[in-house]
Amino acid sequence: MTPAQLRRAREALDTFTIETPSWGFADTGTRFGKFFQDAAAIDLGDKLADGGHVHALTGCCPTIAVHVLWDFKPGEDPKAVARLARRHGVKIGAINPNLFQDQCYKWGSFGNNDAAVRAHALQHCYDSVAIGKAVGSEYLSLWFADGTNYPGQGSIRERKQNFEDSLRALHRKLGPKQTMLVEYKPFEPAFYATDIADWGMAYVLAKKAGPRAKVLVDTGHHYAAQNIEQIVAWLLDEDMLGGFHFNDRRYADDDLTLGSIDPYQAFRIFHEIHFFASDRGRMPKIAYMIDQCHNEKPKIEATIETVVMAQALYAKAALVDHDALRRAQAKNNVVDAERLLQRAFATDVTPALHAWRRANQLPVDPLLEHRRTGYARAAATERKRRRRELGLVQGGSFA
Ligand SMILES: [Mn+2]
Repeated sequence: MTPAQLRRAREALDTFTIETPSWGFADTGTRFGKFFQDAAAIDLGDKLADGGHVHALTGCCPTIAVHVLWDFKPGEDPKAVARLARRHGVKIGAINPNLFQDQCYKWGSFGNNDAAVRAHALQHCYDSVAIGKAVGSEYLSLWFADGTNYPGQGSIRERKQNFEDSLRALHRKLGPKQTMLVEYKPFEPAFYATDIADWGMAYVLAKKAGPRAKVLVDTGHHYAAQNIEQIVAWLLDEDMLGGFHFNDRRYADDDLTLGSIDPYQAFRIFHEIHFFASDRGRMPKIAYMIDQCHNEKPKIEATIETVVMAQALYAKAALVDHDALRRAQAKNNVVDAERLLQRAFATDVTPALHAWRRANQLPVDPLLEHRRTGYARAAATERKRRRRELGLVQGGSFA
């Protein structure tokens, strides 16, 4: 790396934070079964401790996303949870309402044809907004499992209008510092027509909901051939990109660690963001979050792997020479334009990552340092004992 590249990569890292998901530290499973880990978090306290540990090692994960039903039980004091997070050196990040687990959601939540269920779902979201205000969270992150499984099952237009009405009502409840993120997914659990199936649908609904509703791009929620960075560029240009859920996949929503299958994909997404920032003279405000559940890899190791990979790819993308790229594009010099991206991608940014970590008093290799601390071993022993004392059988709900 040249000194100029080193500086650019380090400056990029200074502004890059990634939110970890509370559910990523707990026992979770596939649709067919769960394989339990002794070190898996039992309760929110454990999840915040694990997230705090990841932040202490990486220095770039200051917030933890929470799930309202899984993490906040009815009657729980949100301010006490915020205090607990602070004790672990982190803050509560995006609030994720749960609109898919209760039996009443069999036919959907906001898209349901029963007004009483829609009202129930909306009330749960209002409660989530209130929790967000109490803990100082900036984001309400919405994912809906709503959809239909067979042609003719429901009115696609009526379900869309139900979504419009509920999202608009929810937007009115947002505090001045809160942003609503609308996530999309092409299929699963619905296998005929998911109500918010792609970025265009999420865009339309967010636009109609109000100015503080944006689109959330989960990198696993696209068809295999889809050009995700193009979607990102369009959303950026429309000021409608709210955030990301990072994961990688080979087939569908596989929840693999970021960059394990296609690091160039994540690089190209980051490139669009840096290029946008270079054109506009400002870095857009984007919530970078992880959404992964690991059944095989140890959960904290998988989280650290994703964080470290995201930092490396973000730093590489910052190295694209934008002036040279504009010149090449102006001349339709296809080869040189592509080479600028490929050269940045191929640059070894390890010196920049190490320098940044040293400057921030962080271990140069967070994963090895995590192993060296013995954190997972200690957590496994302690949590195994606690499970026994509490009479807990590993299993139960998804998280
Ligand atoms: Mn997601």
